[in-house]
Amino acid sequence: MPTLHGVSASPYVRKVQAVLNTKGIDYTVNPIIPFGDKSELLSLNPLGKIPVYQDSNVTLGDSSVICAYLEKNHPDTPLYPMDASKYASALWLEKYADTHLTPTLGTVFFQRVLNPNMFGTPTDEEAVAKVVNDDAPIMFDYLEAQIGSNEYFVGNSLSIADFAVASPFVNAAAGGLTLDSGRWPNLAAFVARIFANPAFDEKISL
Ligand SMILES: N[C@@H](CCC(=O)N[C@@H](CS)C(=O)NCC(=O)O)C(=O)O
Repeated sequence: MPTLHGVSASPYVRKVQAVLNTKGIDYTVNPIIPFGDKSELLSLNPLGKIPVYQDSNVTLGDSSVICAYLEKNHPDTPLYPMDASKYASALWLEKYADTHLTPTLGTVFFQRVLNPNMFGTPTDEEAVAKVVNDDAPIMFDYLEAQIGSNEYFVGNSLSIADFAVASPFVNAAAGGLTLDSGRWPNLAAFVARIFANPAFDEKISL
């Protein structure tokens, strides 16, 4: 059975879990955390990051690589559009979420959840305020415009873009940052919809 190394407190691990669950792939979890002694993780991924996915054929780091591999190996219940421009849009939104939204919302999670509860360091409320007041609203405006009144981000069907965008909102919520549904009604409704998807494991256990 495949093994997913990592904990679902990571938005990237959660994204992979959502894909595994959507496709009905059985797997076991090795709940490795990417802090402290990294020797086990570095033996699996030279970048020392979670998630890592392992089956009898591959050991893969990077959630996007893992999800693309899962799609190729399990094409039923597709999560990547067939149409070239929609496919590119899904990849773009996944990248935007992974490289921009997730690290930004992750600051709130690190400062408000991990720092006090795991690292024993105080929250930098100035860093949190910058995300809440300046950085995140720009991204929420963009995503609100992208989703419009559609149910999903691309082609009106569930895709990798949806899991990538929704995933960091779990961490943001754990850090006390939730979407103002008056200001971003479509994005807020979208996030609630993905949170309710049975394949999406929104739990955070530290
Ligand atoms: N691009 C990578 C990012 C993975 C990543 O940054 N994971 C974080 C946890 S959320 C990590 O392992 N950080 C440890 C580190 O950077 O040393 C992916 O999509 O998997």
